[in-house]
Amino acid sequence: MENLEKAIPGKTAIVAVIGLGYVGLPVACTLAQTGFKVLGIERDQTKAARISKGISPISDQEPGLAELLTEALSSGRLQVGTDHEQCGQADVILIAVETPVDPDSRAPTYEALRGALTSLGPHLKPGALVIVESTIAPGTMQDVVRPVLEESSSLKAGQDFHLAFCPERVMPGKLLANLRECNRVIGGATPEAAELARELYRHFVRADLDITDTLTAELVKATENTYRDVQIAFANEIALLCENVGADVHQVRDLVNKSPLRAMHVPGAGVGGHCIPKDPWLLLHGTQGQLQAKLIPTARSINDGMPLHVAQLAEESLMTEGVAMEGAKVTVLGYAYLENTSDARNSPTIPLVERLRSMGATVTIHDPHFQEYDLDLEEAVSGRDCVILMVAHNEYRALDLADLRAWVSTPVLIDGRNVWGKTRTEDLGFIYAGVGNR
Ligand code: SAJ
Repeated sequence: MENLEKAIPGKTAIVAVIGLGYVGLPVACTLAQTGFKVLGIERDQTKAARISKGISPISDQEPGLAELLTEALSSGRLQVGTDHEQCGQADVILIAVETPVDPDSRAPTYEALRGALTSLGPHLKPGALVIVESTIAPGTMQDVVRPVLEESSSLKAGQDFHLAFCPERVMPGKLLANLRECNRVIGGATPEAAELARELYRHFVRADLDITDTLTAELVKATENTYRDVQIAFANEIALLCENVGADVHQVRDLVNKSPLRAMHVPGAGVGGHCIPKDPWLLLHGTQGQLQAKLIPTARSINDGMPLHVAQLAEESLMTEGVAMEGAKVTVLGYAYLENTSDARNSPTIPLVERLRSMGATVTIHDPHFQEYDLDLEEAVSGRDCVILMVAHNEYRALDLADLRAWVSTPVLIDGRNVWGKTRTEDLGFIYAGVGNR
């Protein structure tokens, strides 16, 4: 304890970061910039080699990350490797590996987490502080992390090493800024562990560092993303109701949000990403007991249904032009799950394209952020019967609709992200249907 109490504030502690992805890489670079010696451990050899050469695996626009990585490497403060033996030198070990849920059982697989823990254990230095940053189901620190680490290290948590959970709150496109500006919750297996973790984060977090126990911290992280999923599902259901009565959900939402204490989310073509579709299942894993949660699974099914609803909008709009989906030529704009990113994890475009193809359509995918879909736009939409916008990339906002009208064969436009609007497109002769505004 006394060793870390000096080594963390004094920045002489050596920090290992296991997992150099969206979370691990920015935090490793930020800790190096802060002045710590950082050992980045990445199990993927190719990824580790590229990062060692200063090539960030995060191809999106992450302001400052490429420069920070170069600086961290050239200063010698960041070393990147694949060997967990390096952790033997570390006073603090951050674990930031993926925690996906099984698509069928909805249970977390924890393959990467267990792998990180069992690789770390044998090298864990007595007196070290282990902090898990990955999003995990409530109870995981107690039921998985602690026993696996104790078993593989023959050390006792709270006695021989410190254990804490500090979930990340980073968002693609704002990773470094979020690391410094977002409030953080720190769950300590012991109060001492939480205090030590707070000393570490205090070096670069300019926001609140709230201390609690591990279970509360696990619940906070899973709940905050479940909150977002339920809010989006509410907006999506209102959109479906507005379609039924011919109203524009976006005008409804704007006016609802002028009412105090209302903050209706944005309805759209679906919910993708590595957090929101997964975290509600993490929250429910192991917490339901006799309760059968209703709202949270229903919200998930509403959001998962939106890409299929977009396919229905396309089919019905084509029908008004006498074109069957069977044999129709359709172009989908946007493969990413989020505007202006090249991240396609759980992208709603994937189930949409599957559905359209199962309906007999010939589908072209276009997305300037993916090499395989970065087609010439005119070629990608020429002669098509229907264009479906799934992601509000800047390139699509800037698209000249008169050009689009001239290029397509049947002018059916489905707007999954309220980018183009009904009046503007119908004035140009399009058959327009937007989610919540048809
Ligand atoms: N989406 C909607 N309507 C909305 C907001 C989002 O349909 O009102 C869709 C997006 O199109 C996307 C998906 O939901 O497909 C997820 O979007 P997101 O903005 O939540 O972006 P993520 O997945 O990067 O979520 C992250 C989360 N951050 C962390 O887990 C630390 C989330 O908690 C943040 O709220 C979110 O970023 C953010 O605010 O940017």
